[in-house]
Amino acid sequence: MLYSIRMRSAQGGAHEHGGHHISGAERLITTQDLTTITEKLIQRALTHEKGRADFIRLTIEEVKPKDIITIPMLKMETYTAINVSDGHKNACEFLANAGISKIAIDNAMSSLLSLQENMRGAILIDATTGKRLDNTGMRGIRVSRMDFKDTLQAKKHFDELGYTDNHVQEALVLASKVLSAPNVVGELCWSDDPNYIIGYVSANNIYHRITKMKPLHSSQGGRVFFVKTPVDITALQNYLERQPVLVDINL
Ligand code: PML
Ligand code: MG
Ligand code: MG
Ligand code: MG
Repeated sequence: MLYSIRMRSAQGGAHEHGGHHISGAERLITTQDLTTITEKLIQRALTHEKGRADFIRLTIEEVKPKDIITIPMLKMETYTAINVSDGHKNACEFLANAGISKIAIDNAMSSLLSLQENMRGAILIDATTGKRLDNTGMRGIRVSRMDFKDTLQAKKHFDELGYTDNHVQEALVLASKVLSAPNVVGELCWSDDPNYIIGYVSANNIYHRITKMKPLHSSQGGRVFFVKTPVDITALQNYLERQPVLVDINL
């Protein structure tokens, strides 16, 4: 039996009451791991570089095995950027190579670069017209109910590659799920964590890790998903938020 565990934390009260987003996390884990992981997620919220959370919401729900689907992990390629503008330029090229229009890419970049506040979820943008498709405002669409199929194997794999930081591991799980959604053709992301400047573009089945996507100490970051229309937005949102997905690193 697996449990979905979701954590979101904020400072200055709950997100819905104007608190600033500190951090979030989502896992699909066995009953046995539940207490250890819960403790880790609470620690994360209390010791985050963005500050100590004064609001922490934990949601733990059983997931039925028959509802879970397994998907492959995106292949990772790293682009070593000389500076932030080189990182952004290459990000735009990776997205354009996936057939995403210039206006959509420009709108995505300027949306992330004009954020005054951290979002806990992502912005959905029409890959052709560049218009925003979701109506979640500053909340955004929060991708949830996903994890590695075999966490120990994944940890060993990434440790061997030197990717010990959990940003990249969690981002790979999320990006694999996001791109597996039928209408999603790309994602642009960099972290809102002030000390984490690496970001990525996922498109054409590849997770393009880009080593410089923002200046150090900036807390401006977020996610944009590019969506091919026509699309059933409710179904897409449901897939991203609710469909339990395990990511198999061997597929
Ligand atoms: C986040 O903090 O949610 C985004 C993390 C991006 C990780 C990029 C990478 O290291 O590959
Ligand atoms: Mg995160
Ligand atoms: Mg897709
Ligand atoms: Mg973050």
